[in-house]
Amino acid sequence: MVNLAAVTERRGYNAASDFVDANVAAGRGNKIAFKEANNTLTYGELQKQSCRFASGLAALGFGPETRMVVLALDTIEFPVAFWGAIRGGIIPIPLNTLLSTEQYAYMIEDSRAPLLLVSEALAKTVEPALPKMSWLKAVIVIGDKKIISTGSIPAYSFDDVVAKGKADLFTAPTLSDEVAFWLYSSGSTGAPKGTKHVHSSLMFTAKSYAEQVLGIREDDVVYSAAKLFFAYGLGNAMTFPMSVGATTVLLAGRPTPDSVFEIIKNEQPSIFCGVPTLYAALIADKRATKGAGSAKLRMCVSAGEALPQHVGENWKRQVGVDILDGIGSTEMLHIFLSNRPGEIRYGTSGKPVPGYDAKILDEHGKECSVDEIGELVVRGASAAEGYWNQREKSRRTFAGEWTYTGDKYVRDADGFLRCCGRTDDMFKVSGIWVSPVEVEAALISHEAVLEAAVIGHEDSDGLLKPKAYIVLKQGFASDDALFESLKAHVKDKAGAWKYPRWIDVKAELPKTATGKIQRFKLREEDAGTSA
Ligand code: 3UK
Repeated sequence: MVNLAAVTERRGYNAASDFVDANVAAGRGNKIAFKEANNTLTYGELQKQSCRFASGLAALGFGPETRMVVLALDTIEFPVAFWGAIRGGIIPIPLNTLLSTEQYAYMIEDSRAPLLLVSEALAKTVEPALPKMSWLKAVIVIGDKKIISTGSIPAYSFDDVVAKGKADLFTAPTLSDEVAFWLYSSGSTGAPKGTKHVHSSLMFTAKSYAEQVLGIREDDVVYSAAKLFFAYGLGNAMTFPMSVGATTVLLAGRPTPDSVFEIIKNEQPSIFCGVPTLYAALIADKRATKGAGSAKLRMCVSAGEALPQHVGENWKRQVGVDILDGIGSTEMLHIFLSNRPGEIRYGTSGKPVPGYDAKILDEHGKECSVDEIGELVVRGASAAEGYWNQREKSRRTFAGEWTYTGDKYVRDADGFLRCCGRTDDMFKVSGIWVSPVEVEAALISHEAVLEAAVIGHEDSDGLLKPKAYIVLKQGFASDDALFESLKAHVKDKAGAWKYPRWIDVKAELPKTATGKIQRFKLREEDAGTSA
């Protein structure tokens, strides 16, 4: 039995020692830690390069408690930069790589980071935001720094910063309770929230979920279709494999059935992690047979949104490997309720992961009985320290030892917990949040739309996608050309995965006396027509 308390009791502690240096000390210096299309990175190289990057940043004047926004694709520079920053006491803040210029402007400014690390391919998206940034002091480009024009802000190439740094082994004297990195979490209303995580949380999730549920081992090869910028991918593809000296396969591009099957065939992973939408697309492909192309595949993981029962069962039948569905969150860092190997109930999120406790509360804060729906509240040492500069939301979400998830759950007589939706109007598409408010705002910024309401509607796989109800302005006709134009408009304004797959034109929308759109009424109406 692992002593989880020991992980959080340590005082002077830098996570880079535990995840990077410990592997080299254990004799894994020449073992491949990360592998991408044309490149590999051993544990020894990761140690040296992360020391060089930290020392290079120090030479530029950036040291402990400085923040660095990371807008980077999944390439081997990501772990070098992440661990280099952590080693130097610098706080990396990975951002979703699928967002818009405006969203980046908000988060860079909100974080007050003086440092921005950006992959060449993402430079053009963030470039227009730079002149307005009041805290930014340096931009580091993974690739050619000339790709981006940064005005008066100095730009450096990542390779130059690494080359100029010293390879001497060092770690900043951080503490286990000290903030190590942030992740931005989105909410139903208001802007994304910088979620602050401490050094010890990373190893806590590895010792609890990865070791005791996944049973991760040194000889595992992990491929996670979920990217490193997402807490789910950060655990799957970085901290979990590194916690035991295993190997991770990285893909910089989009995880499509083609690219995913290609990687599985070429790299023969033993663990695969994805989101429900991807599993649904994979099982519809003729390559979804024994091991999905890997003779070594032994375990699959799903999170981000609920895995529909039939998707899990069909995958198991076709591929012969189980999918462990588990729920995690940016606030809790990783998965805290999960199915376990040999004890899977498809259609549920399983039971609490060792090291976590869960309860379901009714609207009076009283624990629900079996089969009664309430809000899921969870306790565990990987909970974030709080949100940056959002005291009201922090106090509501992180109430002492307990974290309020905003998810509706029900416990059955055997103790399995099942997701029943959200306490707000939010939903996930491909494991990434969609806020109805945001899609509605994008829709009404179109010249033809007077009012809009957005809900999640189940597609043929039982997975939610945005459905829009709109009221048109006078003089606009509802035809396919308009619908296509609206979809393109939302993709551009709000994000590619957020566009409405269905658009319903109405004469008016249901509203409260105070004029607030009643999405629940549309959900009821929608459920009534599709049943
Ligand atoms: C929903 C699920 C049902 C749920 C995440 C694994 O998704 C992650 O983090 P986010 O902050 O979203 C958290 C919310 O997503 N959710 C996630 N997994 C499931 N709902 N079944 C599931 N299996 O609403 C939750 O509150 O984006 C997932 C690991 C780390 C993560 N950050």
